[in-house]
Amino acid sequence: MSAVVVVGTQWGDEGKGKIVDLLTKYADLIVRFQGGNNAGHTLVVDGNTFIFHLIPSGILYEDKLCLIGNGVVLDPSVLIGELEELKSKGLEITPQRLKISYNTHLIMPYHRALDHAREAAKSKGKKIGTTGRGIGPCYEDKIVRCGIKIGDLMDPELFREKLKENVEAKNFILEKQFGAQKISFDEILREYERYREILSPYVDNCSFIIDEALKNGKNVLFEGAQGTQLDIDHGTYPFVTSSNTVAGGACTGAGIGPSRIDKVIGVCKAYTTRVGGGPFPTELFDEVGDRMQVRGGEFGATTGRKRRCGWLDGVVLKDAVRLNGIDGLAITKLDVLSGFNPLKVCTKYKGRSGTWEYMPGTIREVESLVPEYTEFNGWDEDISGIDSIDGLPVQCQDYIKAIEDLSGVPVEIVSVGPGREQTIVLK
Ligand code: 2SA
Ligand code: GDP
Ligand code: MG
Repeated sequence: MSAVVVVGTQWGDEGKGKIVDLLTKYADLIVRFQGGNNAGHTLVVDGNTFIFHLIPSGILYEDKLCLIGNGVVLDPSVLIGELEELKSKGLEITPQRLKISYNTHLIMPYHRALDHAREAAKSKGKKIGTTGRGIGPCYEDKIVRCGIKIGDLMDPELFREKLKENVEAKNFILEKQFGAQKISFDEILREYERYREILSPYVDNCSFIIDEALKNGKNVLFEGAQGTQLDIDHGTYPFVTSSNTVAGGACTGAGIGPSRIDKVIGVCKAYTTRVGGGPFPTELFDEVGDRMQVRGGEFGATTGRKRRCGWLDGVVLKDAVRLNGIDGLAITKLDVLSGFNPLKVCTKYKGRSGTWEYMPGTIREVESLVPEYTEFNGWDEDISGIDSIDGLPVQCQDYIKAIEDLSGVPVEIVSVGPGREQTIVLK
């Protein structure tokens, strides 16, 4: 194994949490490298459901070390909430099991306020449909170089100074630009001083820890959040999140060089979903899409919003293979497609300026895309209890083969249900 990156190939919610939990068995360290508590990663183990927003999905294994890398934006109140919830379930997460990079930027209350104000000010059709967790404004501050890192929080004087500057600047924007309520310096200071007490034992140099682990022959799993089409550079901009969701983000977001990565696994849902605004060429607006939504239980794992559903998009998948350097695929939620006949897979698009075999670069062109489909025979059998590839209906095997042919990448894992055991490992 050594260093493996797991990424989403679509618009997120492909089932990365489940796949990371599964692969954790072979890993020593599990690292989140981007995004924040916009993510919702679901694990179903022995019938118990866990949804993680910030804590890496490897946390259920007691003997593994989980890391929150510098590329993550961290809301301390959410992290503490997750730690408390795990404690209430009998899992005490000590600093021996979880480390946070001192370079990780903090989400502050004014980031959430700005996220809401920005979205509210946008007209219909222009709304990104953010999760409202303050993700974009926090990354903005990081890039503008006024952000506050968790390392800064550890230094009371520096934190106070940086907070003062930020509260003044943000209150000006909140009040003058958005007519929104101002935020209180004193309240934030008190709140974050409490977070310092709780979180300081967890803060460390994660880049160093990962490097040492790799030098000592340990296996490291990097857990992506969101999906390739939500990448700030390569996704359907501006309807994207504010981080690099592609595999390259693991290097910058964890503090390791590209030569250290051995393998990239792309997680691909057997159909496509998107939550929030933005173009979605294979979206279905009919009974078929409604059925996918219901059968797949397609609701946001963070916000509870209904996810939009559509056919598998082969163009999106091929883009993901290229952008991430995917070596192996994990196909998830294949069980949801039982009873759909025929199945359709998009192989190219027609847009206003021509035919496309990759996602065009301008949003107006993307919004004009009409998919061209290849049809496949569906199957009716319930496959959620099947544990071998040969046990799957032949139409289902053909569908998997078609995904391999289209993407040029071997399918290594097939998931037929949310449970850890509902998985067929091929390689
Ligand atoms: P943000 O909040 O600034 O990152 O939102 C920008 C866009 O990114 C989308 N986004 C997501 N898409 C899918 N899943 C995500 N996580 C949650 C889940 C989403 C939820 O697991 O279901 O619960 O709604 C996620 N996080 C961000 C978002 O919808 C915007 O389109
Ligand atoms: P992530 O963000 O990529 O980790 O995915 P989410 O957790 O947001 O959404 C995936 C949902 O699908 C969760 O509710 C999972 O429990 C569920 N899930 C994962 N794999 C499968 C599968 O193979 N079949 C079914 N029916 N559900 C699955
Ligand atoms: Mg999710």
